Amino acid sequence: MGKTIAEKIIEKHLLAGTMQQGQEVALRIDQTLTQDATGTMAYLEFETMGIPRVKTELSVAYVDHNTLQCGFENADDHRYLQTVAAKYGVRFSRPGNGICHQVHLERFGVPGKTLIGSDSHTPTAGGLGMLAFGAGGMDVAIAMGGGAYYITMPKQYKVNLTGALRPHVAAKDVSLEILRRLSVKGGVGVLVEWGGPGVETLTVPERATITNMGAELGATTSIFPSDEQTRLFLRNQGREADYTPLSSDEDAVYDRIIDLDLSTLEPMIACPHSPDNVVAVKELKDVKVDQVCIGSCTNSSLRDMLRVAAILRGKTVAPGVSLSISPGSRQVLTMLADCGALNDILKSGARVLECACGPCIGMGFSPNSQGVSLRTFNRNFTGRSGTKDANVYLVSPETAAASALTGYITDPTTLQVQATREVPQEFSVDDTAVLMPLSVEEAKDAQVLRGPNIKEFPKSKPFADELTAQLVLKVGDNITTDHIMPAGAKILPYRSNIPHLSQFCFEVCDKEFPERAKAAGDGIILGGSNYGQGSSREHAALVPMYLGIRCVLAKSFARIHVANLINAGILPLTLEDPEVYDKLSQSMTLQLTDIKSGMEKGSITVKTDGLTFTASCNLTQRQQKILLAGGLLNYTKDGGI
Ligand code: MIC
Ligand code: SF4
Repeated sequence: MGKTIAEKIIEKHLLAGTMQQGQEVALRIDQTLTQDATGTMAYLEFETMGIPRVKTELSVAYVDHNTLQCGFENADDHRYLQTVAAKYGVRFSRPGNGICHQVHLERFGVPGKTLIGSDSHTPTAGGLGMLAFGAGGMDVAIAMGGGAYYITMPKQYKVNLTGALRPHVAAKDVSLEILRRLSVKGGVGVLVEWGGPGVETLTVPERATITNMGAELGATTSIFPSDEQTRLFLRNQGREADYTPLSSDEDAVYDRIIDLDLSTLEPMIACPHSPDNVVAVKELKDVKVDQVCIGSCTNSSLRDMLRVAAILRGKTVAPGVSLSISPGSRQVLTMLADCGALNDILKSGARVLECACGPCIGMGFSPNSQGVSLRTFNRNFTGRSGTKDANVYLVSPETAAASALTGYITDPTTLQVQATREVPQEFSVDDTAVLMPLSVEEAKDAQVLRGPNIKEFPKSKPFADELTAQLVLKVGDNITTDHIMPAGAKILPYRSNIPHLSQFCFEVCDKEFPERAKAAGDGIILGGSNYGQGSSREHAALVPMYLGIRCVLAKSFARIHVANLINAGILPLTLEDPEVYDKLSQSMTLQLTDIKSGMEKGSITVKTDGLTFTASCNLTQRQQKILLAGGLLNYTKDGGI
């Protein structure tokens, strides 16, 4: 039987397990990346492992999220990251050098290699034919130490692309169309391979937009073949030696084939407050726009920026609109300057921000009250922009630029703009903002500099055979990690200070939660389906653990979050009978019995006033041991691998 692209890569990296759907496989990881908002915790965890140098082929620490320095906190964390990276053999991409996924694609991604990153959009590198996963910081720390990364062998879907995109229709519209069809849960437990004759019409940055937004489907990861377009991209980056062709076999087997004719697509838009709330742009043409933001790891490549510059050229942004542009990397920005496109952008009245995540994670540029913000980003969850009552829409760079000019949501195909600047063949390569680590000899005496904002890692408790705990919070479906542990300019600087962070846990849903959870001692959270979707932030597990949460009961979970819960020593239980959800209410006391044998047989009995039910836990033996030890760090310290 033929193999898919993922199967070919997994086979070469398989350390344990069999490549059978639903089975756990352990993978050797070639490369890791971290960003600063999750990286500080990941390196603190790495340090506790006592390993003198990372064991991967390449590890890079990026600073791109917490770049607003409104006090000492972020600056201290940058200094910590720079010094810890230098000591342990990790390259350090300086603040301002760009967004981790964009820079990694340009400078480090290699087809056929494995990558994990402490950021949910790490599958962006799938645009280059890498097998890349978003993971919690602890999993990245283990991989840096040479340990395996575990995934459950997913189902595989193939999206069969035919035709070619029409002018002003973009790769982003492909992502939005797939989200419209499959929803934010449609990719859970699925690996998406993009193939078919339409693939060769898409450049690597366009492919990367598509693999980036696979995260919004909840997919395990997404991948494109490595072909002539890949070779061209790597050659332009001066890295042709990194090229290897990669494709699936003709007779490879998929669980589902989805056909998509690129030539039939039109500009699409995701409405508030979910990336799958998608309609055609033309349906919203009378909606007035207050703000437009262009950038993020989804849409900040040179190709995207050149399209935007071509649309803006010689025109002025509508008076009621504030337009921001954040190029994805210093390479993109310098090339925009060299070819004059930056001038077109500046003269239109746009505000050019630094090469970083910026508004995407609420690091500045929040919209006005009840403002309509059009963003080329990947997430529009309530409050993520920093303005709770804002209405955020997700669009392509073309739709964003067109709407900035008219002041209303505008379908770019209705514009009379022909101009597109060709993407140059030679890229300006300058890696001076990526600092190389110290040599083994120099590293021995090197100091790691820590600021006072770095607080002790919270301690989790091992499981006994019984647990009596209060149901301290009941929430609905599709709870995101932005609900559990919000981000934004005010809170993000405290990612290495769990006690401080804990005051904001579930702030969007219930401000009283932290106090109530602390007062209850041991606590349980009840969630709906797709609990924990979105970010890879392990803080969405570590903070509840710090507040006493021992177990989350839900109808279903998102992949990275469930791994983070287990790593933090929190038991994830899936309701076998969804009707039980309606019978449970906040402040009930729940009793979990025979936990150990329940874990082994995959089902735990829960009792509460007049109600007994079972909840399933599909845990591997390794995961059972991690939970019984009280989390991955305890397990690793006890000698577990
Ligand atoms: C996000 O887009 O939500 C983030 C911020 O990049 C997160 C990581 C984090 O919370 O630090 C992600 O996607 O994993
Ligand atoms: Fe940064 Fe936004 Fe991408 Fe997350 S989604 S890595 S915050 S640009």
